[in-house]
Amino acid sequence: MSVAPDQSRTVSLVEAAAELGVHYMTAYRYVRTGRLAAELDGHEWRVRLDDLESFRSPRQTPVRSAPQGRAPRLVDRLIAGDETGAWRIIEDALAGGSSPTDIHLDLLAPALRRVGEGWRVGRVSVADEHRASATARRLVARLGPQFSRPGRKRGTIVVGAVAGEWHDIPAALVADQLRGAGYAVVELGANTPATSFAETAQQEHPVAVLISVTTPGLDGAVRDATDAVRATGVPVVVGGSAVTSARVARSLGSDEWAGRDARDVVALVERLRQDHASRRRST
Ligand code: B12
Repeated sequence: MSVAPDQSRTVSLVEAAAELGVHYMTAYRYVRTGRLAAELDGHEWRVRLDDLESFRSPRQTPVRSAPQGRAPRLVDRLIAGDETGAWRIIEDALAGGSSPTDIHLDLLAPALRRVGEGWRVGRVSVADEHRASATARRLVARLGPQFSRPGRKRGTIVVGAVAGEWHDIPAALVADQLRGAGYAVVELGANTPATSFAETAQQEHPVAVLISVTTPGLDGAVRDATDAVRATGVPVVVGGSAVTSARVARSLGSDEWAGRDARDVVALVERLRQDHASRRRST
């Protein structure tokens, strides 16, 4: 018989930070902003296990401040190449109740879209856009550990951007959303050849291969990739901002349409996982 841990037991703030997958200073900020309950024991902050649990439970998260409101300030820091300042905005949003998913999809993605809009109308130079995307890439990497989930994985997913596609941040966000939902993700990055998608599908036996397309005009490369993956018998899903409707997705050889947001991708993958499991049971 296993004994449930005593929920009134306390852990140090260092241990609490490790449990939450955040830096000590982030956990400290949670305490200072009143989000995470803790008590000072001499010079050391102690956190009760039940308080740690309620902090982790989204149902009990206090009122959230919408992270979108911080996007203009983030754009500014991205273009300045100021990773520290940009990270501070993200930490503040986390301390205000936003989840790492909210940071990705409601703060970072809108900020990047604003950068793109600035570039399109000539307000943001190519150099600035490159600096902003390099900084954004670093922020995505820093947020990465917050999406790692211990324990048995629900299945493997392969994610990459199609040949000719340099935009790999959208695929990286999708990959982290899936990691956060408990999947093992094989991330192939930008400009992935059709044959590499197929090879990886054969090696990894994933639930699905997800192909990200942002730049219009790569239809031939996308079809090559979907054909190559389909030949392996693994479901293939095409998405990204260049895939504007279910009809476009189908015309590119996608087995499914996941919608426009990475949140929808997780729901679709879960459905494919269940199909995958029942296919395995019947063979
Ligand atoms: C950063 C950036 C770059 C960086 C990329 C850096 C990197 N490592 O990723 C650099 C500077 C390299 C770049 C290059 C170019 N870019 Co650019 N870029 C952008 C910018 C500013 C942000 C992209 C981004 O990360 N967006 C945020 C992501 C998270 O949002 P998202 O794409 O919608 O992704 C979500 C969903 O689509 C979904 N999703 C993503 N992938 C998948 C996959 C599956 C299977 C599913 C189901 C869902 C899914 O989940 C994501 C999260 O919700 C955009 C502006 C914009 N509007 O996005 C322009 C933009 C995409 N770029 C554009 C252009 C034109 C170019 C260039 C052609 C410019 C040039 N002339 O050289 C090149 C293209 C190079 C190439 N062949 O790929 C245009 C595209 C125009 C169009 N749609 O017609 C945009 C829209 C700018 C603009 N306003 O005109 N770019």
